[in-house]
Amino acid sequence: MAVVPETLFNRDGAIYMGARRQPAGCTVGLFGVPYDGTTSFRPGTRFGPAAIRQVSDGLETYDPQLDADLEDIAFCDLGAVEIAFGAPEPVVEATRQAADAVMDLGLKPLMLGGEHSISSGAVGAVAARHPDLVLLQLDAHADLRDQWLGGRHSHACAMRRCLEVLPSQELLQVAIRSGTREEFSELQREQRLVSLEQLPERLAAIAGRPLYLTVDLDWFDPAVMSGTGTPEPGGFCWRDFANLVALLEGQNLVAADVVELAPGLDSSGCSAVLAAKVVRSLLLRLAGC
Ligand SMILES: [Mn+2]
Repeated sequence: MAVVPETLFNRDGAIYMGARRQPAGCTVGLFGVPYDGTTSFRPGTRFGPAAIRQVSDGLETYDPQLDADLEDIAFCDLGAVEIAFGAPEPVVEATRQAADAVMDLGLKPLMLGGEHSISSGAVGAVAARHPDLVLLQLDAHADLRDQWLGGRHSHACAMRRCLEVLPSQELLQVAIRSGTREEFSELQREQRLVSLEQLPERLAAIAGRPLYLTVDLDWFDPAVMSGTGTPEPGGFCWRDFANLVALLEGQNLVAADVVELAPGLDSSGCSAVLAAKVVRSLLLRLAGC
């Protein structure tokens, strides 16, 4: 029977609503990376995974939009990746190993952040097994800087680092609304910037290809997601996300992450609930619902 490598994961603590602790029979493997070491503005995403798990109990297991129920799928919560707090490079490597271990267990990875810099670790592991992988990014920010504040693994460089481990070079950046002039020039030149209106057509063009969805929660409007380190006005609401999830029906979603929740920045707790509901949608979609 497949065994969870205890050297990679800290298995203590709460788990997501309805999750199993062991991978046998499961299709999706949830894990957290509680890291915010490069955060430049307002820290606190290290507490994101725990907050998502804590509030998940307050949600229904049934998703009326998808007409699917967490009780009808089997997924495992593997706990938190063991990381050395400090420089990002060892964290990205630990994240890569963790995502690899999740796939070794026969599970599709669903990672909870933590800051966005961790995504390149997971994307690298998934792309190594799916060279044709397409990356779909929800984010307020382009994240295409090569360096930021002296670091190549800053969360402001998240997509630049992902592109380095993405053989297909196919990155769809959905309705990005913040970045430098150079970043926006690149978005246009590479035809990576995809509006919500264009998304159905762009997704149809990659139908069947393995797809990794990275959700930086600051894609949502600060009015509904104030608990994030770099809020950017002009964002989206639950209905926009639900429409996007509907478009993923029939797509070959092989992995996903949900990053940048800083629960301490939202005293109402609503941001964590929104994040937990995003996770519920992705669990169901990854499980084939
Ligand atoms: Mn962002």
